[in-house]
Amino acid sequence: MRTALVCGAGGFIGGHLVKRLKKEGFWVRGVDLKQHEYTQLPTDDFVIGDLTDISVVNKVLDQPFDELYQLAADMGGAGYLFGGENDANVMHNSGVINLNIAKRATEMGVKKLFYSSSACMYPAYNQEDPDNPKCAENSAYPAAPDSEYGWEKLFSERLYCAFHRNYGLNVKVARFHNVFGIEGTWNGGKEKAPAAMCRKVAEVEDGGTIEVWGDGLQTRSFLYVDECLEGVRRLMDADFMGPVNIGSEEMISINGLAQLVAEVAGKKIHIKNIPGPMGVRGRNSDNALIKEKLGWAPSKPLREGIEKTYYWINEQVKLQKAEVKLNKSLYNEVSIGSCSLQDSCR
Ligand code: GKE
Repeated sequence: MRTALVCGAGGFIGGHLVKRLKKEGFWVRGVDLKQHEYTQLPTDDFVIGDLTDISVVNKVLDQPFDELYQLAADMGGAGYLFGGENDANVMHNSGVINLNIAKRATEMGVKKLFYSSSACMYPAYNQEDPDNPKCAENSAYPAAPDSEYGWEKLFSERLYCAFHRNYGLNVKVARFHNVFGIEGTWNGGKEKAPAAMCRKVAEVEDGGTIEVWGDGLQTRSFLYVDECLEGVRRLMDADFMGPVNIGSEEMISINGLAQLVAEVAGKKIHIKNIPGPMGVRGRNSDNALIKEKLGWAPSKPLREGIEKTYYWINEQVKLQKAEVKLNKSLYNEVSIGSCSLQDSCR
């Protein structure tokens, strides 16, 4: 039986990956700081542990796994990554995790290692025109990512490639372009734009107003998680190590994304553009290389993924409202109860 270690299994993409690997017949160990928040994972073994701690890495990486998927990172959406206040933690935590894993995977003779880099490593100067961003793989240098998150991703790509050159570690590197879907972070400050728009639309009344950061004319492309994993699995089986973009080429403005979500929800909305962390002005995947090397590229329309994600987030919003209501009524019962007790004691 093929064995896999998924680092970051308690996260959004890691959780989906565990399910896919189990369906494919792998024996899977997952490791993360926490259990998955939204789903029961079918792992064969799940370790709660902090991968910045080398003793945890040594413990979970105790055999020459056939495949190791390195998805563990201190990450989030624009609100978490581009405000500046998390820069040190993002660089330190993700950097140490990658340093630990590259070394230990080499020592243990891991057969193949996948590293999830990000489109955030591309230079800011190529992403100033929202209608014409350049994100071809060979446009990475001179390096000038617009965030510390992007710099750490670029450093770690280079780290894994150096372990490949010097120690023969078989690495595969992909640059993800804003992956979204069900069972992902949708509130709390780390959510990315697709989840944030779905939540805001789910919470607003028909005809109401939602807030969108920036002028809303900044552009992105978004990739549904299933197609992301299709790309990852194909890359793992290919005779090509990357780095390669795994993203959609269907670019849309952020106001356009909000309107698309509203359409899916069957609501009319007004958009109020407000100041907020913005990131680059425009970003889109360039899929020429993935087509050439893997003979495949993501092709599903954005709307399809948004439909699935909106319905799931709408359910989460309803559940949350129901919980708040229940807590309130429990609180009332308890306080009424204690009140009458006090009264009767007088
Ligand atoms: N998260 C969020 N929440 N973004 C919003 C919101 C909101 O309520 N309103 C507008 N936006 C805008 C942001 O200002 C940004 O310009 C755009 O949506 C996309 O934000 P995002 O989805 O949070 O993150 P980015 O695409 O800028 O960056 C992400 O890139 C990925 C790779 O392409 C990063 O957050 C990484 O998680 C990831 O590697």
